[in-house]
Order: sequence, then C-alpha cells, then structure tokens
Amino acid sequence: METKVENKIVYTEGENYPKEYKSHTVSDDYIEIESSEDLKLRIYPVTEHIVRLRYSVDGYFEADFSYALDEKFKPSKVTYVVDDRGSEFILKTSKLLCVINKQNLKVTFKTVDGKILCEEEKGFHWEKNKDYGGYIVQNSKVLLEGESFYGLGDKPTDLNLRKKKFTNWGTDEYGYHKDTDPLYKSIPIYYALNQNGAYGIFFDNTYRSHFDFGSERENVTSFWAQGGEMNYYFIAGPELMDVCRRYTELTGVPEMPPLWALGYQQCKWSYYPDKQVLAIASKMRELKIPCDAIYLDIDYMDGFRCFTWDKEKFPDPKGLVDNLKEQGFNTMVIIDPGIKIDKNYSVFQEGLEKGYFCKRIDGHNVEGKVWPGECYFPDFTRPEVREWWAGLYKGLIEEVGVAGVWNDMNEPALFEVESKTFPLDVLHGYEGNQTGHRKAHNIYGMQMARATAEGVKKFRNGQRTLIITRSGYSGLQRYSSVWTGDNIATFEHLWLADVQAQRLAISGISFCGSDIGGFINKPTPELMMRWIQLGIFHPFCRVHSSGDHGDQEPWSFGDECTNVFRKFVELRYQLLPYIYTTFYQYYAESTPMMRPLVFFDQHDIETKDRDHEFLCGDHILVCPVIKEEAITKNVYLPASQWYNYWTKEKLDGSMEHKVDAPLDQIPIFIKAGAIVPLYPVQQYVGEQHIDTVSLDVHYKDGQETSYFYDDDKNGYGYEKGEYQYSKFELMGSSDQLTITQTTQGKYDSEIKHFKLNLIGLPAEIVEIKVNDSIVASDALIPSTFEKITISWTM
Ligand code: MIG
Repeated sequence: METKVENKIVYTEGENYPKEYKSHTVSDDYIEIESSEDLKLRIYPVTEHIVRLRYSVDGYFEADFSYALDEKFKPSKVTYVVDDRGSEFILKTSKLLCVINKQNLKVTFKTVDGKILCEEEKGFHWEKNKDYGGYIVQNSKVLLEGESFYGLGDKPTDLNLRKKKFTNWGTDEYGYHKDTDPLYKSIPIYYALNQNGAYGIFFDNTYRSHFDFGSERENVTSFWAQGGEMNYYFIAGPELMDVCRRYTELTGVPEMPPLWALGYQQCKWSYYPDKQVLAIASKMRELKIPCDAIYLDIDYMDGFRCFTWDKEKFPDPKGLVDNLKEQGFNTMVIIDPGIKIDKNYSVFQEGLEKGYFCKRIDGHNVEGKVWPGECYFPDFTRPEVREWWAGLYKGLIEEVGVAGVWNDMNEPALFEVESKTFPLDVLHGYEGNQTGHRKAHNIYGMQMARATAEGVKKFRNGQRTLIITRSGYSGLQRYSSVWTGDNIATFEHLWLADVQAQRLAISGISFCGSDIGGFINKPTPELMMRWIQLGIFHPFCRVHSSGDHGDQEPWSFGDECTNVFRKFVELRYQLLPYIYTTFYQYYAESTPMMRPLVFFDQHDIETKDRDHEFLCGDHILVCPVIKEEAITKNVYLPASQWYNYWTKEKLDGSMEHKVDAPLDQIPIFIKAGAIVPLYPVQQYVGEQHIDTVSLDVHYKDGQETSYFYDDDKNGYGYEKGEYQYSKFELMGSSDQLTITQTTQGKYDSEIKHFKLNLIGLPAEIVEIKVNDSIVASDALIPSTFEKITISWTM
C-alpha cells in the first residue's frame, strides 16, 4: 500500500489490527491491556471527564513528553473502577464509561447512563512505515447519524467539518483560499456533536497528521499520523462548551494581556523610514481614530538581520519609540527565525559557535533561503537555545523600549524549495528527546514564540507584553496571540476571517484576529468597512497589508470609510471593559472568548451549520455582513431574547430575523438581562483617567448574570489577587429590576462610579434605590453597591 506523505511516497505493508486480549494490569494511573501479539493499550483516567489512550505496537512506549500540555495542569486523582465482564472491560469514572472489547481491543465511549458517544469502526490500526521506520498510526470511529464536527484551529472552511478531510503540517500559504489545507497552524483538537451529547478528541501527535470526517468513507471518522504514537484524549461533555473548557485546561491559557493589546493596532509591510511611522501616528491622532500599537515589519532591520536596525531608515530607534510612546502608541517589531549567514553578524557568530542552529543528520547546519538570503535557524526545541534567544531581546525591549514582538515565518517557511520547509532529516533537541523534523516541524513555531515570550517578558520591567505568532501547535496560546496569515481582500476572505476566528477560539486560541481589510490586494471601501465591523469583535484587532497595492490606513478609502472606521473603533474602545472581562474569563475559567452559535446552544439543531453569527463573550451576538452590497441581513437569534444594539428593539430568539444592515451598521444583539460595562472613548488606553464606567442594563423579565473585571491593566499583580471581579445578578419582574453585586479580589480599582443606562424597561422609572436609599434617576452609583432596585408602575 502506498500513502503519499511529505513530498514523496512512503511504502507500508498494509494494515494491522490488535488481536485478542491476553492480560492486563491496573495501576493508580492507568490500566494496561496487552493483546496476544504484544500490543499494549494504556488507558489513563486523567480527570473524571477525560481519558487518555496510548497504544504501543511493539510493547514499548516512548518517553512521555508533550509540548501541548500545560505544566499547570494537574490530573485530578480519579477514582476509577475496572469491571471485568468476561467479553469486555468497563472502565468507569464518575462521568464516563469506556468499554473495551476483549476480542479486538475496540473501545466504545459512553455516558454514565450507557448512551453511546463514540464507537470504533476499525478502531486503532497501523501500518509499518518502511521508509522512516516506526508506524503510521490510525484510528477510525463510526460516524453517527446527524453528527457534526468542529475545531482544528485555523482551517479555512465551513465551521462544521463534516464530509471534509484535513492535514496538519504547518505551511506558509501566501494567498490561501477556502479549503486550502494544510495551513499555518496544527491544532489537533476536534469536537463531535451527536444525539447523545458532545465530546472532543485531542490527538496529541505532532507528526504530519490527518483527520477525516466522513470524506473518504461516509460513515467513518478517522485520524492518523505518519509516525509517533496513537496517543489521544477523549474529552466528555455533554456540552460543547464544557469540552472546550476541558481541552483548554489541558493545554493552557495565556497570561492577561496588557489592556492596550486589546486596542486597535495598525500595521503594514512596511512602515519606514521613522518619519513615515510618525506621520501615520499623528494622522491617527489628528483624525481621532483610536489606536494603541504600530508595527514595524521586516524593513526596520539591517538587511533583515534579526535584532538589528537599519541605520538609515531608523537612525534613532529609541527616540522614535519614545516619541510614539509619548503619543500613546506601543511599538511592535517583527522577528523571523532565519539568521543570516554572515560572519560579521554577532547573532550568527554566536549561534554558530555555540552550536545553536538546527543541524541535518550528517552534522551540517540546515541552510535555507528567506528574506535575509541564506540563513541558519535556531533549534527552539532546546532549552539553552530558547534562553539564548530570549536574551537577544534585551536591546529591543530594555534599551529601545519596544513593547511586544511579532514572530513570522516560523512554520518554518523557506523560499525556493518545493516542500517550503526544512528537509526531513533535520534533527531537533526536543527537550532532550532528540528527534527528526518529521516530529518537530509542527511545534517549531510555538517553541519560537515561547522563547520570544520568555525573553520579552524578562526585559519588560514587570509590564505585560504582546506576542503574536503565525505558526504553532496546541498549547501555543500559553505564549502568544495569533493572526490568520496572508489572506486576500475579498468578501469570501471576510467570511473566512469570521469562521477562522471562531474556530481558533474553540480550539483554545481565543487571542486571534485576521489582517483586517486583507493582506493581499486592496479592499474596496465597502469591504474595508465591513471588515472593521467584524474585526472589532476579534480579540486581536489589527489592520495589516502587504503594502504593494497602496495604502490601507483607515483614511485611505475616502471620508465615508474613515468615519465608519472611526465609529467602530470607538465602539471597540467603549467595549474594552467587556472584552477585557471576557479575556479574564478565558484566563481564569478557560472559556473561549468567541462562541459559534452551536457552542451557545447545541440543543437547537438550527445552530449546527451556522457560521456567520457568533457570540463575543457571554452576551454580545455579532452578525457580520459578509456579502457585497448587502444592506439587510437574515440573522438567526438563538434561544433567549435579544436587543438590537442600534434600535434597542427587543427580538425573540429561536428564529430568523431580517434586519437592517446599512453600510455604517452591522447587526449586533445584546442578550436580554445583560449588563455590559463600557468605557468612554479614548484615543488610546490610559489616555484618560477613567473613574466612571457606564453599565448598559438590558431589562429582562427573569434572571441573568454579568461580570466586570478590572485590574491595573499592565502589571502582574492580578496573579496575586490584585484584581476586582464583580458579579452582577440581575432580576427583573413586571414592576421592578434589581441588581446585586458581589466582588472578588483585592484590587482597589480607580473605578469609583457606575452610570446606569437602562434599556428596554417596560415603563417609566418611578424610583431608584441604591442599598435602600433613594437616588436621582441620573445619579452616579458608587461602584461598590450591594443592591440597586429600580421600580415603576405599570
Ligand atoms: O514572506 O514580513 O504573513 O504578515 O507582512 C512574507 C513580511 C513574510 C508574511 C506575513 C506577513 C508579513 C510578511 N511575511
């Protein structure tokens, strides 16, 4: 049998299957089952909801190491039972059953009340890999009637993955389009939803891997990899949101970003010289388009040598960065992995002397052409190399004052070779478990981002930073935010940006965004307006473009666009406390910041294939307009009641509505009962001393919970409890509305007042009481109230 792999044909000897059960042992951590041909299956109950399965074909398990798992994740002590039922074993936790058929070791996952979540078709099987040694490890499951699938990171396609097939192999895809595969990132978590609930499968294998959701065979879902172990986590729901939280707990969350990193960011390939950067900055301020960061792409460097400056274009980097800082702009710079081969370049010299570059199997450094010309590439899978790399940031961060770093080309991408990346015989240290590029390729980018994050943080003097990466593997979110790479200025790409961001968020990577307006080609003014309207609801909000088609600043598309652009960026700045709170929930509770409708209500079958609308945080439903010339939109509102953000009209959920969507609006709905915290508009974070936050209170006949998080927005005190996390319980009836507040944390917030903005009350207010004293209806409310009562008569 031949399988096309990497860039040649791999020869295998056909499929093999486990034979019948021979023996088993049960230990605290796992049950190990051996079959008659020495195959071993270990099942680890990781938590009550998660079991991990590992198979060894030859009876020998590799060292147990994963870059994906968060060090902070501690498996809980699971008390599990193994029931020997003669023809099968049943492994039980309090939330999940795992049934192993003794005849063929096939595994069925069930809910505790015995409903099938996932059943094996061929189950685990393998083929010998005659070219590389080892095995092609495979697993196939029965695809259930009506089952839908989600996840897999940045795949540019419909939200529901049913009937599609994918490969994970980090690839630089300039100008990708719908269904291009593979793409930059490799995030092997998928979700399945069927009549009996939802579950997730995290296939923690970094080799080139594949997922098929009924594409090759209609009734089969399978995943396989070109090497390594069959090693996966089965994550029980029953709710998709719970599966997502559990996956995110396994693979981790980022630190809190500085609040400015949630502001609007301006980028282009490239702004230079320094005067141009300053001109862009002053134009932002002059036109009053709020902005917090400006990016320097590769041209700031001296001949694309990382950690250097082009002396002509940027004679005084510190002067420039300081100047920008005074105007409220943070400077971000790009750093690529390729180090120019140049004996007069100290980074190259040092890397070479210390043997830090990736070597091929015969001992030569791997050489590849990228922007600087021929380069060598640091092996970021070695801790000492990461430490060295981290140290290289001293100049940029500590001396020049750069605020954060953008890592690009870290698939790793190479020019002029068919594979677009390293040859497969490159070796990697892999934390002391030396291995080849086949295994290390997909994690190279995330280890670069990790080294970068560690370095930048070290030189930030206790201030938070922003890191952004193009490539990475599961768990990359612990180190960095991401963007979706080289997209194109078309309406189809606007939709892709929408879906990719939702997909990334449910794949553990909430801190994401697209190049607003499109990287390649110039957007029409209409497309630019529609894109910023979506972009402000993505946690990472940046305009970027390739620069070879003219300008892409907000004012480059005529006055109408400038004004609409400003309007939406202003909305973003008003929403900052809401988005920051949502980020905190991601950080503290592992919830995705964006939720596809099916993650909001999986019991509503209408949501299964909807991929335009999504929830941003708990309460804001965003329905971007992604069709050219559309001025209305059919939106599906899930169960609940929703306020049209623009008209304040209240609409029923569980149905479609046709709503207006003129060029200066996109449909946005706020969940009834929600309390949304808002800032005044600022030109940049910290421009104003804000002591009053507005609360948009949306009346509901019933109960709803909202949150508001605050801390110092730039330091690490929050890790020690210096934050304020307020919970608002709203309770509405036909004649009154009460809001109670409880607060966690010990931060003395500068927010002293709330200003209530009451939306949708059934009648005119008669009285407002704060903690039992009557106040004027427009009074500022102390930010530490216990209870507010608003009453009226019908
Ligand atoms: O080969 O640094 O995706 O955002 O502007 C192109 C130049 C390299 C690709 C990135 C893009 C960036 C560009 N880079």
